[in-house]
Amino acid sequence: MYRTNIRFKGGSVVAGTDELEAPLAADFDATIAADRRVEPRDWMPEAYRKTLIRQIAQHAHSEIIGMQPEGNWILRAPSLRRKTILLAKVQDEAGHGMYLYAAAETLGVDRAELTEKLITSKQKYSSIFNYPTLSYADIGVIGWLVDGAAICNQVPLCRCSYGPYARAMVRICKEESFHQRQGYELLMAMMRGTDAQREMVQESVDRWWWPSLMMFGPPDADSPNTRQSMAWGIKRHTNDELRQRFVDMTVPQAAALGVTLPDPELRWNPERGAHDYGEIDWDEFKRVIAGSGPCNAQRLAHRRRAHENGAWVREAATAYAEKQAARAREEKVA
Ligand code: FAQ
Repeated sequence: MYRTNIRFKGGSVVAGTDELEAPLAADFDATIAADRRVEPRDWMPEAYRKTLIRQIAQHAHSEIIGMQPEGNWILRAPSLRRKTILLAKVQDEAGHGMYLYAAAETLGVDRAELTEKLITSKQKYSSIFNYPTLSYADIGVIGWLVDGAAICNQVPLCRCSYGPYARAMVRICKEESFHQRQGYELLMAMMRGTDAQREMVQESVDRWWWPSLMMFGPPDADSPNTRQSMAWGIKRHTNDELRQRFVDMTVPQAAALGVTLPDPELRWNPERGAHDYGEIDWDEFKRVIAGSGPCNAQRLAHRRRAHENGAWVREAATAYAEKQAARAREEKVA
């Protein structure tokens, strides 16, 4: 369905375009230029399709692997109320994974194939989920910082040029906003509690702050995909722009909460009208996405095990679908 002999540079057709496909490519270009949505049946350059599959699959895998750090605390939630909130949040993340795999499938890939790539480490998931959740305060901090970063990054994706991804993001972002609020509400309750609870929150913020900043990806100068993804309207802002937006949004929230963000260089810069912040440890980021973060092996082993344990469900669903199809054939013959 998708031909690959069109070469694109900065979003426009260049020499090498098959004459038959040139009008289709021009149509695609016009769609992007007019900020309209590309839909699954439309012609699209192969590189656009591949970029979307990479990003949407990585995003879906992140939601699925992202259930693990918080899932770790479901059985140890301090009250029935906290347990139901946490259960609902983790279930939402499973739902986000499903919407995103469905969006990826509209690009001609199969969910089973994507899962295989995740569990064999051929596709990535977000670096953030390779850190451990050591205290219940981590549940609040993940909601506040990790979902907060996810919202900053994902709200612009509601305007992504690819229709199914953009539409999936609308619902996901609404749910992420609720997640962030529940995290902040939990932290406010802990900050109103005992000294030990306040210390627990601060210790958690100290551990999650820098990894949250890494979620936005490498600095713009080292981001191989940003320029082309922005030309295609997949990404609407660069990694550094969104990271800055997150820092500026979070500083007053930290002050209201009464916690300190662990960066001595963090301060308001009136000339830039934004906060300056310290250097991110990009070596750590590279190590984590290369598979050597604190929990990479554990996260993948758990996902592999869950996949194996779910084999009977897939077999039963396939057998049921075959039975239904056979019955439909018989009814047609009769
Ligand atoms: N971790 O050229 P760029 C969530 C990779 S969902 C791991 O800048 P791009 C919800 C990147 O893929 C969190 N890998 O790439 C939740 C590329 O790989 P390649 C996930 C990373 O795509 C909350 C290479 O590095 N969100 O949190 C990371 O233009 C709470 C070069 O990078 C999304 O996926 C990273 N942090 O920009 C769930 C949002 N950063 O080509 C549970 C959608 C970069 O070498 C609990 N994705 N890489 O294979 C995006 O917006 C973009 O893909 C970026 C990266 C911004 C993540």
